Amino acid sequence: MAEEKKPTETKVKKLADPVAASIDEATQKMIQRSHELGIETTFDRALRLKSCNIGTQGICCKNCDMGPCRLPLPKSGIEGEDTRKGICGAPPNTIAARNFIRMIAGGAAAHSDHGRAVAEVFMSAARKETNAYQIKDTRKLLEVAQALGVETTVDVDGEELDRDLDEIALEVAEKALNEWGKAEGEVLYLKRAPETRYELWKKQGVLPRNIDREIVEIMHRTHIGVDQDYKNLMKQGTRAALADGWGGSMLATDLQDILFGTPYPLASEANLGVMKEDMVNIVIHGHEPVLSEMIVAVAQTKEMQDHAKSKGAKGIQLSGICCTANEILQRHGVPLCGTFLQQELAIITGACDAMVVDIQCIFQNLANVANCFHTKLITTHPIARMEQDNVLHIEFDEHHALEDAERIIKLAIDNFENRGAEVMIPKQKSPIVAGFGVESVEYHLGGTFRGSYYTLNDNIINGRIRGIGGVVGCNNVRTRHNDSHITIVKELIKNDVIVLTTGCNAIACAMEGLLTPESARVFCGPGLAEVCETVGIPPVLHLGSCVDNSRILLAATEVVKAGGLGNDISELPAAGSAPEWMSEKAISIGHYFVASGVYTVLGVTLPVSGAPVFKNYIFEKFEKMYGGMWDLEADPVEHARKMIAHIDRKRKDLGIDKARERIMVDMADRRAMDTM
Ligand code: SF4
Ligand code: MSK
Repeated sequence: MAEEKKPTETKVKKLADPVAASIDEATQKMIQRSHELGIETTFDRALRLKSCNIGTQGICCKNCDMGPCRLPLPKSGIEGEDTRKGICGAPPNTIAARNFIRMIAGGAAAHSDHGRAVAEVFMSAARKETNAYQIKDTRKLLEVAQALGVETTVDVDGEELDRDLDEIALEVAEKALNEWGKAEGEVLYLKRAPETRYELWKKQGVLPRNIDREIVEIMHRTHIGVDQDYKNLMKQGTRAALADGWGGSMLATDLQDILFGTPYPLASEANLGVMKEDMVNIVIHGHEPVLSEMIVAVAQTKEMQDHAKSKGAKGIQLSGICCTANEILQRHGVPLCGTFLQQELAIITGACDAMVVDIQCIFQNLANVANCFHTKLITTHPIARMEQDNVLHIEFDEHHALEDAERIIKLAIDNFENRGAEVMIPKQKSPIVAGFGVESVEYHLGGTFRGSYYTLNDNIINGRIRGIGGVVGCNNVRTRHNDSHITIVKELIKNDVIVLTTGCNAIACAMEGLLTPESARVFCGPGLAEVCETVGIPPVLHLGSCVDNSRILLAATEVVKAGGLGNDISELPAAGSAPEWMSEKAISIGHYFVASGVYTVLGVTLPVSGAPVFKNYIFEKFEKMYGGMWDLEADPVEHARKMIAHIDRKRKDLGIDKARERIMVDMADRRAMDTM
């Protein structure tokens, strides 16, 4: 008898549970919406694609074609000698260290290449080859000139010089560009760090020589058969990370400030609800602000506004995703549309007339999602193109920047009338105050009269502010969207730790309503709430994009300089965190924080667990060498508590762990001080 055939099972695709996927209501609604429309997003893909257990442990090597060599930890753990080896004999420590510093190289390259692109635009502006870009912040120009050793009004001997700003800008551009590939010397900005820190780097032999060289050398050293000592590999990782934080990233931030203006506090809004049904929505996504600055400028012109009205729209609504969003928020108040994990959802609203992308953190699946709607997806950078046919490429060039921006905006406006009926914009959005930087923190907490971080230090010493938390980094779909970001930040501010934030953590905090002065009363411990209410700042200060983590380094340096809290960043009651990291850039950022003396905790996972000796080296031994160390904690409450415990240890070491007498300075006292 013939065997009865079983009916073929129809495979039903697993779909993400919106509530399990995100804590954010707007995101939950849009995930639900994507399911109704049958459009797949990253949240669904994450269910089907399991991460590789061996890769997660950091012990898979594919640096040559004899591999990949995978060296999983035995389930029973290692007893006695660890005999695991790859075909060439590489043990887990070498493999994990090589993988780790290749991540640093990837991250440092991304930040630094962004910095180089800004430096090139800066050079064009200094040479007056373009009328789209000018020197906007001359004060910053002179500060940067000094840091790069460019003579300004007095020479090194104190002689008065007759140099005009154009001449200074040109030399700053030359010196800055030189930092990527100079033949001799060391990265010039290293000397902006506290002297003790600089001397420590020198003693450890990790002063980066130039930015590109340290990245290239990582690729060389990690080639099969080159560096086989995990400690020596990490030394190179440290050089490259420092070249990022105190080099490429810091130059990117500074040169952007000179060209586009140094951020000062401003009000705006955050979350998908900033998009408007009756306006042309242009969503800008990526990292480099050179084009988006032009889009902001052109979108405001009467010609473009009138053109939008002629097509039946009320006007043009710009908003941003990821760090380009942070850049144009900080300087112009353009609202934040969402974090890294909300990029597909912005298109699924059906109201995105154009999404303009530049570099980094852009999902290739955007093209597939855009294909389901009228959205024009426009790539603009020569190094970041997409293969799909529905993607338009309008290559941006600083020499005709305004024309490029105009072309893009017109395309978006003309596309407004092609919208379908399926528009659904979630209503959620939160008011925010953003736009902080080293200068504005000094102003708000120190006043122009004091002109230093004295008041911040004073409040740390007297215990109103327990310490400083730098909380940064991405979203990672392997963990519930924004859950760790928000839990950690709330736990920190509840315990009087003021938070400096950048990147997608900043956007998450913005969406949660933590970037308002009013949130201090609701979420902070009494000391921090008192300070925030007195000076009118949020307890979470938005310092910008990923490259702007360099602002946190400089703010920490200012705290050291202001006195009373030790002689080095490692002595400060401060800790770093990247709760939902996913990119190589986060590893580079984490490592330059560690090498700058900061205890830095990551969430999710860290690819080092399969090499326990290497892990112990960067988790514990590093503290003896650099005063900073790595840690990993996936549980958000425990994560924050580890940071607070570290802050308390530092307070004890400084002898400020006992509460001191509090002297209340009210606004009237402050005004009197400022006008003296
Ligand atoms: Fe394997 Fe060594 Fe080749 Fe890596 S470099 S894949 S460990 S043989
Ligand atoms: S954008 S690198 S997801 S922070 Fe800078 Fe966000 Fe991380 Fe991209």
